Amino acid sequence: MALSSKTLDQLAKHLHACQREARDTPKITDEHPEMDWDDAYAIQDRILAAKLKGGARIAGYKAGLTSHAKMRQMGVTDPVFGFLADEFTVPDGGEVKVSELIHPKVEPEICFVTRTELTGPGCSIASVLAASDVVLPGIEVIDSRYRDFKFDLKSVVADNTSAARFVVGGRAVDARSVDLRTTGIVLEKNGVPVALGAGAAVLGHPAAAVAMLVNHLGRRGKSLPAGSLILSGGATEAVAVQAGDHVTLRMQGMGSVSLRFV
Ligand code: OOG
Ligand code: MG
Repeated sequence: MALSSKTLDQLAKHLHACQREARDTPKITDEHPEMDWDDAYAIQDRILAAKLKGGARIAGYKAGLTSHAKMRQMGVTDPVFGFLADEFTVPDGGEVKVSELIHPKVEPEICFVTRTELTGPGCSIASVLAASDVVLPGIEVIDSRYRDFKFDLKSVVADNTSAARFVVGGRAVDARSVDLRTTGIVLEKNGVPVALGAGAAVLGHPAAAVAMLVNHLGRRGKSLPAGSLILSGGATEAVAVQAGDHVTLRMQGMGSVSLRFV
């Protein structure tokens, strides 16, 4: 760790306030270039602790920057991991208020629900599929707290990987009954397809993103509890949205899920 406990506290407080008040900020490594990976996850952990203290619950976990489309769009090369709080949940077909966000973007994601606990290191695609119950379509709404979505990997980890809202829905299917690599993905904005993909865009197989998350948790002495929801990461570039937009994700064999921005 390169930063003091006091600085970690301050940065967590700052980023959490930016999220709740929909305020942007320059990326935190501008002022703290020495910040390391442990510091970045320690800041994210402090934001989670503050939310839990305020009565929130963990609604799920997320992997991000798991497709080349996303890595290229954001100019980075490695996946990152974050948490989903219950306050981020939107019902299928529900509304997202843009006034509560800074500059939201949507991403199509294959989501997993596990049946048994997963532990790492050593977690593989096979272990993830063996431990999974269902997969289903989800739209993640990301909203980096950093000005103009400009960040480096450590800054985005500290900012809980831009997590803001998410919706899951459609038709959940047995995770072992489908070939998730060839699962087709169509993201529509206002009825027009704006991003197209397939599951293999996510690290060759979206279960690989879940395995990476589990191995990351394992390195930190944690595991992925049974019954967890995991967003495996945007399969395409993220698409900017504004008030009035209606977004639908169609996923092959799994129906569709949608939300509206007001
Ligand atoms: C970071 C979060 C990325 C994904 O699915 O790739 C993410 C960002 O791009 O702001 O959630
Ligand atoms: Mg995402």
